[in-house]
Amino acid sequence: MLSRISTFFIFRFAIAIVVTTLFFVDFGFTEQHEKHSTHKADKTADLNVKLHTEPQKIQAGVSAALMFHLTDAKGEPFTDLMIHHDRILHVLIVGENLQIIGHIHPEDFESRDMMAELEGTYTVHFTFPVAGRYILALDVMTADAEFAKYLYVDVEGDKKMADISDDFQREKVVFGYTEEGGDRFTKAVSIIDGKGTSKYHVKIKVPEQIKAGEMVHITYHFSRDGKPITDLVPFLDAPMHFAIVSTRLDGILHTHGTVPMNERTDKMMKKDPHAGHKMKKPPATGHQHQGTTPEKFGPAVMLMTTFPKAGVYQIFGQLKHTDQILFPTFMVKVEESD
Ligand SMILES: [Cu+2]
Repeated sequence: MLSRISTFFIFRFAIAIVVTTLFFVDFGFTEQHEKHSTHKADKTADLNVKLHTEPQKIQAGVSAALMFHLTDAKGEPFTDLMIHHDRILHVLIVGENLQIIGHIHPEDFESRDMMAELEGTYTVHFTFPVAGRYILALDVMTADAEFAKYLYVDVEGDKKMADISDDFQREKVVFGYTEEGGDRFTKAVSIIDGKGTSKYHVKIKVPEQIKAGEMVHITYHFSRDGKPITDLVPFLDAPMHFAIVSTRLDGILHTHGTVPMNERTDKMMKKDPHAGHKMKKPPATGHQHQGTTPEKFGPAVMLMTTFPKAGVYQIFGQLKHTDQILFPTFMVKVEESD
């Protein structure tokens, strides 16, 4: 049976592609990840990822297949992945101008290839909207550890990416996009083109000065037509997802927000004394997954994070209200630590 599977696999890939080993480095923001590997020696170095794409030269505006081949230190396929945040593997995609975001998973596509996954290859499909460089974050989890890797993809085409631009507003109109069902949204979103299907008002509270290496709390506040939104719902098993990237494009952090404690208990006490029973249990491991996500929450969501170096960072958010997926995105400046 196994050899049949590999023959099938090899055949499929023989007609596929020249292997491009893309620039590939251990992710910069590793502090929190290392904490996880307490059961065994640090396994983070043991995940290798090769990306094959089809077509090999990706064109802007044309759907491309991205095939990630995961192997361990011995070169064996990496197959013991666990579902975390409702998905087997998470791919975040950010354009180098920090204005384009995508968040996709193998499960988001009907063409999901389980046979290839048995051999350690996971596929997602993405239409890069414009030419230029993109940074991709890959996040997976096993029973022992979490792994985060990043790599780059260069996209060709006539339509070039707009230049990076500073925007330090703390209050914005943010567009919502209708989800594709089952917490899926597989398209690229431009945070500046205003092509969404609904409008929200988002404010953030952020310390006046942020220093590299220090824990920062950023609170998001969501409203619509002047009314606070109190029925935000979990998206992929978290109140909010974040992709944090600096203008240096030297790493990408996929992390998650929390519902502030006071708001959570208020809701449980006042509205539904049994709300606690409906909360999802947190997974056994975990930084980025700490706490529980109430079934409904808002208007506040909090991000706790540490920026590794001084610089300008874009903080892409993603969360859900009814069937709308919002991408509230804010830029912060991080100062050198004393
Ligand atoms: Cu994800």
